[in-house]
Amino acid sequence: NTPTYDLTKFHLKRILNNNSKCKSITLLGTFPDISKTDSAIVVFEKNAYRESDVATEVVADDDAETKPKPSYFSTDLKVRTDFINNIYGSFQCVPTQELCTVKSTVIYPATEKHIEKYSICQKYIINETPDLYESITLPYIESSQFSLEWVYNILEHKQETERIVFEDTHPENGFILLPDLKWDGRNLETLYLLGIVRKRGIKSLRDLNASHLPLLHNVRSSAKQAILERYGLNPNQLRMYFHYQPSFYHLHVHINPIRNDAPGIWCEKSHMLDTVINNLELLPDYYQRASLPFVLYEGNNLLELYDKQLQVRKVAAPELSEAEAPEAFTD
Ligand code: M7G
Repeated sequence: NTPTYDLTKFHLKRILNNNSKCKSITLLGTFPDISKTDSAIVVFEKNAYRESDVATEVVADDDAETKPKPSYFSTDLKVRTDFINNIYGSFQCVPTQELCTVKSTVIYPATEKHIEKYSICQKYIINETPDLYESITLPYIESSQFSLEWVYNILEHKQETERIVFEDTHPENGFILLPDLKWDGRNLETLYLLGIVRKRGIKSLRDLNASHLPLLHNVRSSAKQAILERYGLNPNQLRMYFHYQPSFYHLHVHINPIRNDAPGIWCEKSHMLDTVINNLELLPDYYQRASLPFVLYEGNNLLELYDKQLQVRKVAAPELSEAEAPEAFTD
């Protein structure tokens, strides 16, 4: 029941974010031929370089004969010289069309919450104690959160079925491993998979306790094995982690190679699966007792609730304890 849109008919209203580091731009607009009011978010992201695309030697196999692989150094490369100064040269190059592909993500219709998530703004760190979780965060996420429809569609084999890399159907410890929306699915260097647990009702890291250890162990070992088999990646070169707070409150693990700084790798948001397992082995109710920091964005209503309680926006010199305070000068 998702409306089908034609990307070329997008009408731009506002630029939400323009990230020169990630080489991505996030746009807010509409598809006027479908609806004048429904918002659409379009993200364009330049693809990372694939090492195979810079090959200069022609591989002499049957395939190469019939269909030469695209390379930056093909005769199609258009080169414009900016300047050459001594040993330094600067050029503008337009490679063959196939190498100019831009990855695009569309959210349509997008809610206010999506627009907030994709906009740049001020951020604040909240150090969430178990009490603050119970009294402020939990009631908020119960009343306002992104729909989990896409997660259930995957678990029920209604969408993205052909993208599943591995599935364990065990009701308690099972999970589905598949490419994240963020991955272009082509470039191994930027591989990004998600491990979505079968069991419903585990909202986030906060809900985990020692009874979930078999599930977590299974996700860790089976996902590593499946990734080794499918992509040939060394299990010791994978980063597996949870986000806190997540955007979607159905437990899932993010998986990507450590050599790539995948989008969304923020230390203030990430909890390594290995550490989580270890914490639960040491203390079965660790995540019900720990203070867990997380980031809140300007525009998120949860920030208003926390600001009322903790005045997080107020800039004040931190109060120093007696031990931390510098000694008073005496003459
Ligand atoms: P998160 O930690 O809940 O939120 O991760 P984040 O977006 O703040 O990281 C959810 C993950 O699910 C993200 O990495 C998304 O890119 C990914 N994702 C979101 N959607 C709506 C889809 C989808 O429809 N399909 C797939 N395969 N991945 C998705």
